[in-house]
Amino acid sequence: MGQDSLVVAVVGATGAVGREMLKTLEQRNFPATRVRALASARSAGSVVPYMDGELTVEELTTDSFKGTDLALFSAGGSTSEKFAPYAVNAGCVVVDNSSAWRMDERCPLVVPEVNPHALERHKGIIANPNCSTIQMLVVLKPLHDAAGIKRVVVSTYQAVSGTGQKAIDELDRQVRQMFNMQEPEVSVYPYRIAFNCLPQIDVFLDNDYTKEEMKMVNETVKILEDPTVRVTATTVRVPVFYGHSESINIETAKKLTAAEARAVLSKAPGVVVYDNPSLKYYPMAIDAAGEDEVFVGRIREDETIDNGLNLWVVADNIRKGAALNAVQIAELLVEKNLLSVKEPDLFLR
Ligand code: NAP
Ligand code: 3JN
Repeated sequence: MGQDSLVVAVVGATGAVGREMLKTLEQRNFPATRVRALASARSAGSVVPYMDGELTVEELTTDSFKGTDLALFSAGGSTSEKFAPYAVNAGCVVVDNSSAWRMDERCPLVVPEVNPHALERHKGIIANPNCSTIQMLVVLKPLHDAAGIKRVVVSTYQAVSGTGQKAIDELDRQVRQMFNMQEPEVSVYPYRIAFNCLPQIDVFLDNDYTKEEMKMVNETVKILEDPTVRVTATTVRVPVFYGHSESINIETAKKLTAAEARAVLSKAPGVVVYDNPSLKYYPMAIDAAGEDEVFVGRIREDETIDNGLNLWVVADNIRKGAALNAVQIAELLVEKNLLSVKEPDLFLR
């Protein structure tokens, strides 16, 4: 491996996130000398668009990674759990989009604008956080640095694309069926998503929170490296195709006025402040879809406590929430010359 030869594999290349990864590598001129598309046996031999042409999809096997320097995984947790150790064993650095390795102490969990330093200690697998965590932390980190966040209360409004291509198709189909006076078919979600909101994302856990809610809690503490930050979340699926929105309430140690918060966020990397109530300026999912930045508006003081703020945060869940964040991590690995594996058998043991 050298910077003059950089072979990159996208695992899950036929999926909603994998396709966006290929698009992002292309748009950002990622310095790959070759890009490979991998997926399951189901789609081996099919093609996915890349640059001016297409890539033929190869079947993912434990032997897929010889001669590959970097793999961007987006094929679900069980696929990552099984195959990422083989990639590392072949000397290939993995950036994994699933939850499989996020809370593993050996794996840094990275948002480039928030904790790029964590990459320095990678051992072969770097985890990409959950989309809802990513957009929240891009905005909260600068406020945490400025005023010390003690508590976060977040409610999400998550687009169906977060569930993958089948859910995008399901919302589309249900809307058509309802406009044609037909009974909408329900298969991906437990209830109809068209013209509805579902206060359940992923499965319920023993504490009655959903897995998605606890991902936001646990990932935030790991990324901020600060167990004193308390987070409570309610995650809701809404009938939106692209773009997650979040209503975030924070309590800080030090007082931060709304104007001070706006000033801090205006200088923050990856953040766009779009906030002017008198002109009805606030970010919406339809504005964020297809964009790279995290948008924040409705910044106002919480009048029920001494040091509190309310914020409305929106981002494209497939780009910044998944594909773009992973590619930004990959860019940092190249820039910092971190594309090597010291203990190839670490995750196979
Ligand atoms: P999707 O549209 O359903 O695509 C799934 C992809 O995984 C397809 O390419 C599929 O290939 C591939 N795949 C499934 N099982 C496989 C296997 N056994 N071996 C190889 N490839 C396999 O889903 P998506 O929305 O792209 O999401 C994929 C994963 O990304 C999710 O499961 C999740 O872990 C992660 N994700 C993370 C975030 C985040 O918050 N950061 C957001 C969304 C998704 P076939 O065409 O062969 O079936
Ligand atoms: O639902 C969303 O909006 C985000 C979904 C993310 C997701 C979906 C299926 C499996 C994940 C994730 O990234 O946390 C996973 C997973 O890997 O556990």
